Amino acid sequence: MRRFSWLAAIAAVLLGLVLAQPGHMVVALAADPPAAISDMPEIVSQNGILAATLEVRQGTTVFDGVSVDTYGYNGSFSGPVLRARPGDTMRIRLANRLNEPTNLHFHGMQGSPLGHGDNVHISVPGGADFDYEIKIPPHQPPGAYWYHAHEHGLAERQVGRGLSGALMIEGFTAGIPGLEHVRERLLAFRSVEIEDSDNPVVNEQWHGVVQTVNNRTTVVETARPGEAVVWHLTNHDADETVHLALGGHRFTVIGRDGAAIPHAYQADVLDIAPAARLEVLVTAGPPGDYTLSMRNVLTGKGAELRQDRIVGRFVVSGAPATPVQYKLPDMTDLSGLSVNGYRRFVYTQSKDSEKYFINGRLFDAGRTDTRVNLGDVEDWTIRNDTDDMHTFHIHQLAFQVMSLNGQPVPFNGLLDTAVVPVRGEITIRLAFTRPEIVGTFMYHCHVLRHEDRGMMQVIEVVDPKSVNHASNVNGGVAGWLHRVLAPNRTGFEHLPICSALAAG
Ligand SMILES: [Cu+2]
Repeated sequence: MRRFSWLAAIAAVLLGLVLAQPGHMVVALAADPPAAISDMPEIVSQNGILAATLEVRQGTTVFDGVSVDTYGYNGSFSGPVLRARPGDTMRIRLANRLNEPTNLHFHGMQGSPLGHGDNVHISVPGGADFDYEIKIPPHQPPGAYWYHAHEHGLAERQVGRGLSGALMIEGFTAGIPGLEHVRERLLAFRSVEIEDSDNPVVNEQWHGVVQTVNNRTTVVETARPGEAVVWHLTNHDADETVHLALGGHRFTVIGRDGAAIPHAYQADVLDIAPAARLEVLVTAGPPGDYTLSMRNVLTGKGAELRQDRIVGRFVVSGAPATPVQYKLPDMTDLSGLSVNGYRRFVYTQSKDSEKYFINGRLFDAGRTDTRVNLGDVEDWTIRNDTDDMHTFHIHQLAFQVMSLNGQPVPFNGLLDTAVVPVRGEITIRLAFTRPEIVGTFMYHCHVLRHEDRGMMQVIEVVDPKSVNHASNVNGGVAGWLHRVLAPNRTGFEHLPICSALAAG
C-alpha cells in the first residue's frame, strides 16, 4: 500500500510537471494541422505518419475556358500538397489508373533508394497499385520539395501534363531566428503544352502553352505594407526555366532547393531551373496592386519564343507591418572536406536532338555507371558540350557547387539541381556519407526531354563494411566481380573486365 501510494504521488508530480511545461502546449499544437499556405488540396502527416493514396488518372482540365488534356493525382490535374516533418514516414499508395506505366520520385528526399523507398527502378504498370514507404531522415532540411513521375521515356509527358505535386517539409521559418512568425506561401509553376488547337486565345495570346501557378492561370497574393512574407517558389516544369518578376519589388533569396542558405542575396528577376526551388523573402512595398509576371524560357535557341505573361497579382493593403530582423543559420561548408575521388561527365547530344548522352552513353537501367563507397567525398566536373541548356540533378543527396567554368563559387548552401552552362562546366562536391543512401539511384539532366532520351546514369553507393553488397537491382556475381576489380568504374573503362561487364 505504502509503495503504491508513493508511486501514485510520483506519477501525480510528474503529470503536474508535464502539464506545467510550455512543451505540453507545443505537443498539443503539433497535432493541429499547420496553416494552409497555398489554395491547393493538402495531405498532412499526423503523429509522424503521412498516409495517402494517389490515384493517377488522365482527364481534361479547363483553363480560362480552354480544355486541355491533362494527368492528375486524385483529380484531373497535378496533385495534393504533401506536408510532413523531418523524421516522419510517408506511406503512399500509388494507384495507377492509366493505360501506361508510371511511378514516383520524391525529389530532394535524402532517405533510402531501396525497396519501397525512393526507388525509381520501380515501374508500376497501368491498372496496378504500389505502396511506397518513404522514411524522411531527421536531418532532412525543412523547405520546399516535390514528388513527380519518373518513368523513363514517359517522364516529360507525364510531368508536363500534371503528374507532380509539392512536398513541403515543415519548419523552414521555425529554423530562422526572427522569421518564426512570418507567413509562408507556396507558389508552384508549370507550363502545359496545348497540341493542335485552333483556338485564337491559345495560339495568339498563349503561344500554344498554358502557364499555371498553383494549378491555375492566375493567383492573388496579399500582404500588409512592409510585411515580410516567405514565398516557396517551385518549378514543376518538365523542361523549362521559370523567369519570374514582381512589379515594384525585389526578391531576397534565403533558401535554395529546400534548405535555408547562409547568405541572403537580392534579385529583381529570378531564373528557376526545371525542378529547382527557391525560398524568397518578399517585403511588401506601399499599398497597391502589383503584377507577378513570368516567362518560361525554352532551352537551347528558343529563349526568345516565349513572352512575359501576368500570372498573378500582389495586393498590398491594410495597416503597416513592423519590419523583421532575422539571422540565417550556419551550414556546413563542404570545402573543408578532403576529397578522395574525381570524375568527369560530359554531356553531348545527337545532331537531330533526339538522343542525349553522358560520356557517350545512353541511359541503361541495368548498368551501373558509377560506384562509390559510403563515406567517400568526390568532386565531379559536369561539362556541357552542346548549345543546349542542361542541368545536373542527383537523387538522395545535395551537393555543393565548387566552381563554374573554372572560377571558384563562394559557398552559399547546397543544391540538388544545378544548371550546366552551354559549352561550359561546373564542378560539384558530393559527400556520400549518410548510411541511408546505400543502394543504387540516378543522376541525370532534369530537362525531362533530355532524361527521357538518354541523359541519365545509375550510381551505386556501397557500404564497404557490409558483407552483402548486393543492392536492389545490381547484385549478382557480375556486379560483385566488378566491385572487387574496379570499385570506381568511371575512368577505368579501358580495363577489359570493365568493358566486358559494361557491355554485358
Ligand atoms: Cu539536358
